[in-house]
Amino acid sequence: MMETWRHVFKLDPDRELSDEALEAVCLSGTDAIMVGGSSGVTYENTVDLMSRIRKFELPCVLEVSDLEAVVPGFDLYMIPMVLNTEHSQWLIGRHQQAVERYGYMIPWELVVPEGYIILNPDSTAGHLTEANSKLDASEAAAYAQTAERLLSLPIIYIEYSGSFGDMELVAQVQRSLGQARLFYGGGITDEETALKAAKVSDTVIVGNAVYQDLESALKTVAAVKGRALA
Ligand code: 1GP
Repeated sequence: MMETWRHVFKLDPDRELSDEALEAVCLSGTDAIMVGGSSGVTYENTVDLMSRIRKFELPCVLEVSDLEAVVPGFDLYMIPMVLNTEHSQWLIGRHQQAVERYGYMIPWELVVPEGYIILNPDSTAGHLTEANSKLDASEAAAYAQTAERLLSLPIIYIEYSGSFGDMELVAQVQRSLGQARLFYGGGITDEETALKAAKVSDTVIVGNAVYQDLESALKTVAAVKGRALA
């Protein structure tokens, strides 16, 4: 399913979005909605957002950040594994605990791991995981290659959440990958930033802009897809 995604909106269950805005997002032509956030995600607000998105036909996936907020009924469950942290709980420790507790009920066929490279130290995820975000392009590319070749992760996610990243670095990571898909997220606010990110990644993720300037956020879809048609 995610092999064909070029553009994804990431919606945060902990933030308000009117029905009108949600409808515009879901009918925008984006390829999928990812539900997820780094704080304040609960079972209740996740169920609520999922059921509102389900009125529309596009794929709706959950990016799991809190075990308490894993809700049945999503199309896929994306599992972040943070590559550039020294705290192994964010790479595999919490995952191991989850499998020990809930392994018998995990629908493995719907589970997709994502190798995260967190490059904005000021983001919530950057603080939480204490990721080493001072990576140069070849160091980042080496993490990506290691995750693809040694761990067989199908997705590498370069996460600049809240700030627009270094597109040269992203391009170098993309060149280093074979089969894995490269997701890019962070600071995409308009057509221009969307187009730049689309040139160097397989899938572009737009989050904050939905809540800050919806009109501009909606234009990122055509910017990303236009290039795909070119
Ligand atoms: C966040 O990568 C996404 O997890 C998108 O980032 O919110 O900065 O668009 P923004």
